[in-house]
Amino acid sequence: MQKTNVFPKDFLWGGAIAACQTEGAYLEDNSGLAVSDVSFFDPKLDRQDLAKHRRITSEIIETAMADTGTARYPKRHGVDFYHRYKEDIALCAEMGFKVFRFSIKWSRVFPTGEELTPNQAALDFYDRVLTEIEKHHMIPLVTISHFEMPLALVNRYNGWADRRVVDMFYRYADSLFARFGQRVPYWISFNEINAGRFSTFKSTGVVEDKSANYLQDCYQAVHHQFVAAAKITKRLREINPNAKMGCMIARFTTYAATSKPDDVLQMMLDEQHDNFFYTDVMVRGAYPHYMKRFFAENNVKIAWAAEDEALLKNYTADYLAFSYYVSNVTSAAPEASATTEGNLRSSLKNPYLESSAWGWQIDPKGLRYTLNTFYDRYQVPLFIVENGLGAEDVPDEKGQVVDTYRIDYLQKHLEQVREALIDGVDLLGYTAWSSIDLVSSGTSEMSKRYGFVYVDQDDEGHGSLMRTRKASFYWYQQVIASNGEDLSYSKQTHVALTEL
Ligand code: BGP
Repeated sequence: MQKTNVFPKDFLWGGAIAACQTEGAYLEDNSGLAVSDVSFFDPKLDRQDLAKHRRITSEIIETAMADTGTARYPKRHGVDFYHRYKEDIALCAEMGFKVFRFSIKWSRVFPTGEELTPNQAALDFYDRVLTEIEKHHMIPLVTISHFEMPLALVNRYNGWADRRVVDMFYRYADSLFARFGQRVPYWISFNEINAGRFSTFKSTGVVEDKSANYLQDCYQAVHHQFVAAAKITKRLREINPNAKMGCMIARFTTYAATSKPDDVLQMMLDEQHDNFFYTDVMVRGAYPHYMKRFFAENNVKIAWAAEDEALLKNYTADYLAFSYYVSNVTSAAPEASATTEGNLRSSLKNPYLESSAWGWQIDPKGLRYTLNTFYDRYQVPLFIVENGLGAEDVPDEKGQVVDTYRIDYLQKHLEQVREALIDGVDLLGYTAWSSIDLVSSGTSEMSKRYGFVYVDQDDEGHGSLMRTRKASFYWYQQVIASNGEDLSYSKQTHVALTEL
């Protein structure tokens, strides 16, 4: 079938980063410590056994606080975006980005989370970042919380488990709206809010050994985030009724291991508990029926304040954003245990899919399935705000990175996006993860790279930090210039690189 171009004229092409994985300068201008500054790099750790990274204990936090260095804690130095943002944003503009997704580091603006007024130096920095984005005629998509809550709130309140954190977050978000509310058309309240269940510490700051009932605290923390998202949506609408507030999850597209009805039911439950619970609350505005049974059977009793029900109902998300990297497989068999890694969680192996070097299962068709599933269920605009391949890029003798494997990954996913658009899905845009190499969220490695731009830095933080355009840079430039019509990887793309 001859395909005509189906990407809407105003489709928002772009790329994404997060503050804690790029900025560095972790104490500069009176910034406070964030949960991300505790995230350590361990060269001995098995790449495909990431559970250890997710299990942050009080002892790990204490050790991190006593160490002021950055070597073991790469998110503290990032890729120096704090000082190189002009160059990095210019590179995005050169690729033709229409939108640039970045996050604001909460602990930079409110170093302990408890201050009554924001740190002006931090706001000034983000002001400069926004000015640079505007200078290049891009629009900003700002994530308010991307795994960067002040560590002080963990130590004092066990993170979001405590209701008081809702007000502190509100104060933080309100300070952003007051300063930037007229300049930012798209916001996301919480990055991958379902991470609260899978990578709890970095998402909600809840530490298992501080909890009497960990599962209870995990869900209570998520409930507080739902309420906080609703409250700030209310505030944003007062300040700028044209701005849009999105919710976001890490999409765990899940298949049944077999056609056995037990496995299919398990798939349904995983979909409900791990994905739809979050989007049902944030898009439909109420807790879904299936969670009542889950909570009852798992002894979870969520404390609701009088205002919560109305807040959730009245201030739902304007659009549904999600990250998509992999698909998962599930089974009801008690002996079936996860055999491969994935974004934030592990999964059974899918014999029909290939995996990245980190065990993440590559499934472009799952993206079309996901887009249709979400749109069927909610009929709100969707936004793919993360999609990309983590790979170990090795520069050749000329110092160039010819990352055809990344082009192949993105190309296949965009082909499925195109199919979904033909299916009739309403999709606002696509921000690839990531515009530039950055420190891995899951493992704090530098060698797990996602960017269109290579950054000369190794896992220990050594390197010139020089930025170099990869082959995928030129490919993506062509994709955007053709508004998604030309997804091919041609010799020409390659020549542009080698002639540099
Ligand atoms: C998502 C996060 C990102 C990003 C990405 C890739 O969960 O929102 O911050 O890093 O996953 O994950 P990783 O860096 O662990 O490969």
